Amino acid sequence: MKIKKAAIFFLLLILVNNTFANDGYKLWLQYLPFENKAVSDYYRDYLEHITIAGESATQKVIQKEFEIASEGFFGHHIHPVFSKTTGANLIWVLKTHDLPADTKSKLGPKLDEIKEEGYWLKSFQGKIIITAKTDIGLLYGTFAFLKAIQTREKLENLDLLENPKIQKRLLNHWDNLNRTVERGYAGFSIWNWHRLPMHIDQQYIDYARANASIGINGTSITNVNANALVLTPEYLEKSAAIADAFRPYGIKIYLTARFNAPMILDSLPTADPLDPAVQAWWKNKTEEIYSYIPDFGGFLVKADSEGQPGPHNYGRTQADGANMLADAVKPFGGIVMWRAFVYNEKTPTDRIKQAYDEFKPLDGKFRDNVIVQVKNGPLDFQPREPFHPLFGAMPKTPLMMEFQITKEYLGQETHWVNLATMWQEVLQSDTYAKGKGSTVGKVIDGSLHGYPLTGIAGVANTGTDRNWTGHPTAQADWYAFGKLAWNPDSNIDDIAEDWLKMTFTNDAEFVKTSSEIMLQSHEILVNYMTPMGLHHIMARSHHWGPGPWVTGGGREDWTATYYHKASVDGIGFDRTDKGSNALAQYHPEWKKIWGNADKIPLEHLLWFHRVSWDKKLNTGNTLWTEMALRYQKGVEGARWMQTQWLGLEGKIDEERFEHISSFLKIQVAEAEWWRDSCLLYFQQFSKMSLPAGVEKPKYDLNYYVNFKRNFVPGI
Ligand code: GCW
Repeated sequence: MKIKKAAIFFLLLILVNNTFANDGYKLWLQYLPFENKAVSDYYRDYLEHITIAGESATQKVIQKEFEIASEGFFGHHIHPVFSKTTGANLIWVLKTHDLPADTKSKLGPKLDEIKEEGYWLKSFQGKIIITAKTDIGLLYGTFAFLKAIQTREKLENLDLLENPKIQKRLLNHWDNLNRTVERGYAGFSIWNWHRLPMHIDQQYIDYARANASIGINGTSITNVNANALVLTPEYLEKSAAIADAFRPYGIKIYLTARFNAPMILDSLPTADPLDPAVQAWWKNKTEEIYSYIPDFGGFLVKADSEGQPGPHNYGRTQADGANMLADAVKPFGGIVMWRAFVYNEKTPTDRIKQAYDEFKPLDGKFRDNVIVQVKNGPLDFQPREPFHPLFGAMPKTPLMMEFQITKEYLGQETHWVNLATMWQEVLQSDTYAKGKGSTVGKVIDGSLHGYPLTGIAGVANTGTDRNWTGHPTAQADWYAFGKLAWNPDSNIDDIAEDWLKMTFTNDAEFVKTSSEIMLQSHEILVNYMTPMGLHHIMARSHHWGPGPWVTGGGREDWTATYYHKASVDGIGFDRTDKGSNALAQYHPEWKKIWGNADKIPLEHLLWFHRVSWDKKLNTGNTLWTEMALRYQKGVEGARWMQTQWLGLEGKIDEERFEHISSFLKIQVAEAEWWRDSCLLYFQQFSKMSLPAGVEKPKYDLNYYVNFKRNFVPGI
């Protein structure tokens, strides 16, 4: 009878899991019910009695997280009992100095390997010890332990000692004070400024939990196209309220500083960084900020870029600007993240060369609390770019990585593309700065040049959509960003699998099929959008959909024709020494690999070379045929993703299954749109017919050129 009851209970749980609505709000912290009694009993033994010694705000958060998890795993049937002493409890969450002396001595010197934010999960004499030097380490360890349960790891041999490899692991929000989000595709900003500071929305807490669960320890909450108002008392009070809410989760607040704020807010005649009055203004302002937010992280600055004010306005360098702010935050332990995304339409040089030209001569000229934030590639978050040459060029200046988690150029909210694949490609690229093996990952984790300050930022993809990110699978990019920020060498296959298990189900077939989709999705997207090194061929302004015909207007460097240069003679941007010579910004090893149009890997061909349409490639095809086949392959890839996904029906809740299914319809349709419009456009120049196997476009070029949509999100 008892067995029968239990069986019915678990049957019900499975039904709940698979059939009831799940809007995805819980992200990867679903803590879904266990699939059967045996699994439930196994973990239950551990989770029933837990030792937490302290009472700090963070330790309370830890306790709460165990409660949330238990409720998810067991429903209302089991409540963990917490005690301060160890007794017979099977889980101990204890700082190293709180461990019983005999345990400590048995654990031995390995305990000393745990650093500031690190933790050690150790199965020891039948118990699980979660230990760390700090409260935040304990919180990270707790999340790692709950992840082990969510992914159904056996606990008997648990032995996981982790320290983050990068110090500053931040999200950057491009959120405006009116709650629109620049390049945001998931609704409005989650920061409800109007209700702050008195109302702390539950979503802020869940945001902090999600970030802490993946080790993110900072967030810059305002757009880099900055509004000086964020520095006024009215807004500082609001930011302080957010900072208070985030503190127990180990997340610091950073703000974006508009460079001419002294002029806007206090009518100073100049914002010249060498002017003593301007310097004094920033010093006072910084003091004021710290009076609201005592652990304020520092400033993030976009200067001299896309119309933003900056030191150039006064004939000063980027170092002059950054150092002025660095001096202001220095006494408080703050840092300045100064973006390298500096370029100007009046500079005649190839746009992708400008940041290097600007920053390379300044290597070593920045204060020690400045870190220069560099986008992964030299242009702008395109579906595929070679790594940014600055990563190989600044041994004396700490550089941090800027990835874009929001998918401005990768299908926005409706395409499923696993960004970890692209990020890994960048992190593993070799700069050769100190010989073979000098990867970008080693540059940013500080190990190559011994940078005293290290960091990584991801432009957030969150918004007010119930599922936070628009596409349910875009949650995976947020998750993967955190994991790679913690350790740039993390295995992205494992990241994808863990995310799938925690977010949806441990069902083996579901995990296998979905992770295959994820791991191939990036190459598929590159094929249907920008194969063979094509770049910046998207629609103007909102950047949604294809626009290889975009030309003219105020800024040449914001057109497509500037980059692809298609004509009857050929296509591509010559960046060798016969062209812009951007190639020379990389280590000479790269000249051997990328410098020769006959040998360069085809994925970067048109980024570095201008070639004729009938050029024979090593695939045996002409350039035109290869391009057309790749576009076709991309479309077929999108259809393959759709078929694979549809085969998983019934494995997860219907709500998210249908959501993803409908987005895959959009993805397939948009893949066809990209293929058809780009091929028709380029065909005007190649004057060759489509090769066998490439489907005939649905409409004529005129249709695509004139296809307009109103109110595309993100601007
Ligand atoms: O990619 C471009 C975007 C801008 C953005 C800019 C930047 C915040 O189109 O919207 O501005 O990059 O990174 O500063």
